[in-house]
Amino acid sequence: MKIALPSFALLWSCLLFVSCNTVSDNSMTERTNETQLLLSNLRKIPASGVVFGHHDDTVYGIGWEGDEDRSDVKSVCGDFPGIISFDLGQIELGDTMNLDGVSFNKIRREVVKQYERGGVVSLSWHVRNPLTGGDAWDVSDTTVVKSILPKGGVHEKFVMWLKQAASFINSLKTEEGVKVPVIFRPWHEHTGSWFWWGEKLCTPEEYKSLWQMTVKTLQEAGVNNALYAYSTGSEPQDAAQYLVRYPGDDFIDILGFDSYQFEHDTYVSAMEKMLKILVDVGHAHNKVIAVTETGYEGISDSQWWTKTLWPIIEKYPISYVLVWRNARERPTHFYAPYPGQVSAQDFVEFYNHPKTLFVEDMKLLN
Ligand code: BMA
Repeated sequence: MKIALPSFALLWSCLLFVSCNTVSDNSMTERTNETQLLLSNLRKIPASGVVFGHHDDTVYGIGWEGDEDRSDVKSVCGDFPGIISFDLGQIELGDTMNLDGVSFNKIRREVVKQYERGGVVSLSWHVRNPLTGGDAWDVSDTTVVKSILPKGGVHEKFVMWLKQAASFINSLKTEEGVKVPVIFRPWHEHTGSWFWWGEKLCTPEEYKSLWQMTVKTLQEAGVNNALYAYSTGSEPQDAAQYLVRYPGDDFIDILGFDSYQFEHDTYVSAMEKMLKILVDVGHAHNKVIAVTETGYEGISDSQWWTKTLWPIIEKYPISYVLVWRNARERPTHFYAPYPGQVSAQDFVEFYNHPKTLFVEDMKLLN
């Protein structure tokens, strides 16, 4: 464990010791105190460092699945990521397991555990195609978004899907009944065209309406424990392009983007370009900024963490950086190290940097 920066630990501790009353904020929503505090703490993080995150961190990893309190990240550096994300894909169908075969009951338990450790939770949603019956990547029909908006042919069906997601988010409660605040990040990578909500699959107005309908439906269904994250891919070239499909300040709390390394130099320049955009837009709109997904599949570069990722992100006031999953069912599909992996030692160095924040850095000093 690293020594937590006292000021950071103190401010973060407030998150765990407040009542669960709701309070109003500037937007149209009412949110629980815990959710308000999560937002204000996310705003303060860049003064202390950057929170490290990993998708599906505690549900499976390389060579294991379902072990209690296990995490590839923890096995390498001794601590859990400060933020863990999970995916809601297939909650809309009423399934018991998500699209990657993780049970929603397990996800619920892990969400609560991460919160009780003092960490943050984010939820993405690879939602199925409500018109064709295909998956999130089914782009065979370009009228899906139009058809789920009010007056569209599958609007009622889609509202039911949103309500399924809402009911899961509402069910995220500690034993004491405190609703766990989460970051909800649907409709991601929409500046590409590989999901049915992507750029070539709907107009900017349709995309914005999709977001607005999503937030309003969740709120009407009683979701008062969610912050909302907007994340593009790395396609935007400037702030104006980043904002073409932005649903508006009342609907969004966190601005992010997803960008992966395939070729080193291209990755570095895409990250720098996107981070500069985020700083500008975040400043202009007074929003938290974050790298909502990144990574280098298979991490074949033994110094990737300290020589590629850290030198890029340390220059920007981002609240968190999150890498994608360590798939137990696809041997080369991993983005965090595990014991013995070639970048594991370098990851420990990254972890030891006083400005990378893991869960122990985020909880009470006692
Ligand atoms: C993708 C891959 C897929 C997975 C999906 C949703 O990037 O990891 O294998 O199903 O995310 O988690």
